[in-house]
Amino acid sequence: MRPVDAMLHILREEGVTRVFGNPGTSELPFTDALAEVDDIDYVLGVHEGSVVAMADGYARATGRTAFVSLHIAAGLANGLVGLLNASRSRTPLVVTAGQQDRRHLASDPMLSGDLVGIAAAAVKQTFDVQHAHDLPIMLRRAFAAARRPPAGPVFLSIPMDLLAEDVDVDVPERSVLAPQGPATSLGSASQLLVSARNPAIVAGDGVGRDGAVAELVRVAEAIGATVYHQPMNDGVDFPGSHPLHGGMLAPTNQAIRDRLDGHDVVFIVGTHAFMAHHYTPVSPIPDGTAVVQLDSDPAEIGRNFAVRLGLCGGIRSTLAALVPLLCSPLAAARTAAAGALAAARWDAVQRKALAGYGRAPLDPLVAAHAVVAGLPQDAVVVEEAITTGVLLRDVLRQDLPGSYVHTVGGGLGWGIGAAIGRQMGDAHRPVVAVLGDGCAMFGLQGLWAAARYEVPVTFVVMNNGEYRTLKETLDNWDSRSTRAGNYVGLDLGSPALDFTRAAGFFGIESVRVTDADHLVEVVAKSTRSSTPLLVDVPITGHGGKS
Ligand SMILES: Cc1ncc(C[n+]2csc(CCOP(=O)(O)OP(=O)(O)O)c2C)c(N)n1
Ligand SMILES: [Mg+2]
Repeated sequence: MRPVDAMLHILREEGVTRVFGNPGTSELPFTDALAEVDDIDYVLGVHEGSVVAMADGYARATGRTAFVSLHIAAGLANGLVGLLNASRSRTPLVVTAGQQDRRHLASDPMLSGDLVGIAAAAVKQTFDVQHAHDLPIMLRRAFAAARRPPAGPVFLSIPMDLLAEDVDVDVPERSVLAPQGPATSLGSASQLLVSARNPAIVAGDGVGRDGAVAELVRVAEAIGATVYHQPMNDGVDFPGSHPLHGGMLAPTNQAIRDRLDGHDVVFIVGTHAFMAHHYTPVSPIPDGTAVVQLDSDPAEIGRNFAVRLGLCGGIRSTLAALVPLLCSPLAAARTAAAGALAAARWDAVQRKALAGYGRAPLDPLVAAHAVVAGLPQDAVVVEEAITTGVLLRDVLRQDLPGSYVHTVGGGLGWGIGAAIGRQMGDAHRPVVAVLGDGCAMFGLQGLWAAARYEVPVTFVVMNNGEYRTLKETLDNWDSRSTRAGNYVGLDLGSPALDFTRAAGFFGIESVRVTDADHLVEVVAKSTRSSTPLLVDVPITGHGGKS
């Protein structure tokens, strides 16, 4: 087989039916070969930030590794934020870029560069393909590495002349990977959990990714443990309406420590290092609290804090094996107590949000509540909404796994593309993207693909005309009243951003909504529609200004 045919053959066998890319000269041998096949589509993004974000959302929707084609050094560099996000979110991607023709590479031709060097800091493994015969085995290895725990993006540099070579290369068969089995020492783990006076569980994103939500529910119910979502969770790792759900841990060590205080045993499942954001000078684990930790990646165990017992194995298989070993006579009483607290928290936030209906401009909590009120049961929410996103998590109770999509990566400009990819990967569920105005600006070109491929996502932009979160951070550092609104580089609102005009430029329908009840209606209607819609929602900003 010719190298380029071997590449297409392997893509097919790895389940790739869509390539997300933006081409240049060095990718033309690949895109030209794609023109000859009708079972692999090329999805064009007009900026590599959107390309990688689409692939990220798509991989999460399909549960398969997504394939990305970027253009040499420049295209790869533009895609790096997405690769950093995918690394943090453990999204399996195989990413390629065409290298310059090797016959003049030594003379440093235009756009060439150290592709593996550029990619290396953002991905889990790189391959510098130099011989046509190496391409198939390296591509196979890349697909295997992308999904091996910890899953993530893997990069291959493929010289354009190599792909165009007319030589016959062998293609190795696809390796079949059995799922990870349960960890050892489950007897000791169950003893620690069952004998705890006040156990807690931290549900990390590894739970949702491993399809282990139902198993974690059984573990929690067997011992009556309160379950907290990891800080800034990427997905649904525990059902939001379950009485044992204690909410999300805030992303500082101090906040985590305060929340875990009083729990003598904490079972931490599938979370990378707790993902603290702002520095606080303490350990997230209270003194005297024993940690039992489970992860599919041995490097996570005891990484940032000591563990009483570390379990390394498949998350789903380990939790399933643990369930029959767990039983506590106190479970029912603990569940009832936790359920009463959860219900009180829920009622309080509902009352607070509903009290703001009828006022304009909308308070962000009210806007988030109205979006949620318009969602159908099976909706998927893709969130890149920063300060409104945190409030959204309080009013959104999702039970269906896969219903919430976020990136702990924190590199902005991901949301629009990720929502499009999420919808492309699973067209049966309506997708609503909730975006900060700042975030939307980083990834605005992504809208082009929504229009081009008629992807029916509802894009809701929470428009406060500012980087509110950074103003809040400054105020938390320094509450001097002398600051008096003096923030450098944090305002977007002058001239005011009219996102309906941006949507119009891309050929996407839009509406500006200033009333909560109207927002409920617009979201409900849009999620039944077969075309994309952008909803521009002016909200109050820092200090209550609009
Ligand atoms: C690529 C990138 N650049 C800059 C930042 C820093 N940053 C974090 S949050 C933020 C502002 C987000 O603003 P917006 O989406 O409007 O949300 P708001 O704070 O107003 O809720 C910025 C610029 C980042 N995380 N990623
Ligand atoms: Mg903003």
